[in-house]
Amino acid sequence: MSQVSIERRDGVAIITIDNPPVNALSQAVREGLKRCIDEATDDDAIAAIVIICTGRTFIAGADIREFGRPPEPPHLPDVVARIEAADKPVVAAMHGTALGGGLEVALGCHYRIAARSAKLGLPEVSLGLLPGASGTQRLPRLIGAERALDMILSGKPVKAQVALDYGLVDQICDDDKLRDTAIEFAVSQVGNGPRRISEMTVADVEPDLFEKTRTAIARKTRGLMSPERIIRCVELSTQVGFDEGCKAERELFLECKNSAQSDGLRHAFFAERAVSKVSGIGKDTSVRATDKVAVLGAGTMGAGIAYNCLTAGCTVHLLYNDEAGLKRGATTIRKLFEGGVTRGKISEEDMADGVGRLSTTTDYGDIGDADLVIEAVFENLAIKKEVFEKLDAVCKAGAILATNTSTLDVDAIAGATKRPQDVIGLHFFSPAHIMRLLEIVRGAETSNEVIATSLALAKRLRKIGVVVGNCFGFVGNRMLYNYGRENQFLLLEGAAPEQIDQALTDWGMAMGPNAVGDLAGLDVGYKVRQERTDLPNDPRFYRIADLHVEQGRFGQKTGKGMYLYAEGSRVPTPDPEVQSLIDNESAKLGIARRDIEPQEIIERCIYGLITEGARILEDGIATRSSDIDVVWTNGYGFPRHRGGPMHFANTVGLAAVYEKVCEFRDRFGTEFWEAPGLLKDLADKNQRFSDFDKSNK
Ligand code: 3H9
Repeated sequence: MSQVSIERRDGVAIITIDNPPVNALSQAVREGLKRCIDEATDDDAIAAIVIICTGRTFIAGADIREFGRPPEPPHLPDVVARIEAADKPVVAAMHGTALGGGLEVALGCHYRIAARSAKLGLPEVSLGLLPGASGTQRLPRLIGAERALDMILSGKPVKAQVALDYGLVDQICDDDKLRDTAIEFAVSQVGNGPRRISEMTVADVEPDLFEKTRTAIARKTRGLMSPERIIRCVELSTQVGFDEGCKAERELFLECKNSAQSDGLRHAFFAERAVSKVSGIGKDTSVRATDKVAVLGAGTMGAGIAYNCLTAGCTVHLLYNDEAGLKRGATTIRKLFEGGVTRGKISEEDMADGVGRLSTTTDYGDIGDADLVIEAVFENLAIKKEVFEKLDAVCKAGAILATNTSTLDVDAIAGATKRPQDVIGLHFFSPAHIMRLLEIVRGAETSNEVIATSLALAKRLRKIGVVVGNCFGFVGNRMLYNYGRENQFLLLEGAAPEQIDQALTDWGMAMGPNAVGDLAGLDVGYKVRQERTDLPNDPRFYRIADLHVEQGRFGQKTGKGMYLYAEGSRVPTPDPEVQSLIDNESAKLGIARRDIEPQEIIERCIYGLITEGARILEDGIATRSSDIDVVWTNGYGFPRHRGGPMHFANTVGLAAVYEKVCEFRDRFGTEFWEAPGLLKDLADKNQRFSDFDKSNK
């Protein structure tokens, strides 16, 4: 059956798009839309046209999957122009989300009606694109350049009521009346002639609007190409005619579409949707309740997790072993709520409701009826095992027992209970209420039901849950070890902390490894290393970090670490003492210091990640490379526009990566730089990491 159909009712042609799941504008939909518009305009019995969609949403945009292939006609800008050229009133009837090319289709219509719950936006920027079907030329003509800039640069959709206030839609109606309202509206416009946005002019703007916008967004959009091109397009809408503006928009759109940045961002989009497809888990896998949560531990992590659960509507019992600690935890949670209110993220009522669902206890006996327990106590295996033994004794049957360990063996923790099938790792990232990543660590005996529930919980907490296997550090922290190791070696070989951080942030990392170490606390990794017995016996290994901790330089919390911090400041300042400590250590270890180029810093740190990522795939800890990318883009500040470490490796070409790794092996030794077999195999076959997929999905 055709994805676009036409139905006639009382002189109105109702064109319906039916292309699940989100009515994306595939070639067939574009073709069908054009055909139906032609048919309706050619039919003398038709006086007006309505475009509407079935399913859960209006058109959510161009079909992004087609962007990797040569475009096939009819092109969207031509379809939109064809709609606008109609000599009968055309009305868009929008529900769900009218996004990207979907909103551009609506802007080609002469009028727009939105269901009250609808949201409208141009999110192309988040895919490294700009609206490429005349959105940058029509939107400013309709709602003014300033608002258009704001909508297109932020990519954030606006609610129907806001769209009405902006003049973006002509009427809003109850969701169940959309079709009838749109038909009525179309009929009411018969005889008025079409109202074409392309024939309008943009209202006057402040003369410095565009320069001010460029300056305002520069820091946030550092290194990204589409924001500047968006500003250029909107600026053109105020300077040149519609056709000329559209021509420029098309050129800039294609430039963005063909860029590595958009390729990386599109990869990130699909990778985040692939994570929920997990072998053994389907729609029929039952999901347990997670309404009653107990959180063990009242420190920063425990309080962050508790706050996260409260804002998701759960009741939370906070358990800690002393009243003073509990009080501190409850105060932290209250402060998080207050911060949310100040930033306009939550209302006073929601705060009162959330705080009302929090209770505290020092008694394990009080958490027996919890659906889910999340343990966030000290990162020590013996302590965690003890805690799980107690949980096993008090928790109701079917309760999910989760550990927030960031490195430890989930099976060993599960082994402390008589119900390992109910035990899972839920690795939150700090700050827990902000970071979107949740590593879901499946133990050897964790049941599919518990995994499915954890994936559902991630959604409930507005996080991205990635299911990973059990090993030291799972995916994220296991890879971090290699990255950190190279940072440490580079320090000893001649690079200053700020030089390494600068090279990596210029490359796109959100922060450099030395600033991150200070933020997280150098003592945290130190304690973990102290517990490990399997670390390389190389005196250079994490030597600088260890020395810092042994001298009480823990990072921001002690005012000094790899950098100095002024009282109450989080701004890192290079510290000459750190440099002399490193210089001394290099001399002691007989390492000749040298100048190191940013390129070497980037390659050693990033290829260190990639090689460990390859081993993680080989070991089955991640079942597809895109899951690793999601972990790194959402948990470790890896630049999203590079897609993630594994996608980045694909874009470099695995043969070139393999060659470089071999070069490092020859220069720095086999202990750290032996190329993983999988990298060699794929490179030999001229394949990508994405060709190695064990997810069975
Ligand atoms: C554009 O329009 C360019 C134009 O300006 C110019 C052109 C010339 N294409 O997110 P969900 C799939 S750029 C293809 O889980 P939700 C998605 O992969 C586009 N597929 O659902 C998933 O597939 P699967 C601008 C798409 O309810 C399934 O649909 N538009 C597209 O949580 C369900 O997705 C955007 O950037 C697409 N455009 O959220 C909007 N969109 O089941 C992008 C989704 O196989 N989309 N899929 O994994 C979204 O933001 C969300 O999907 C939406 C629904 C809010 C619509």
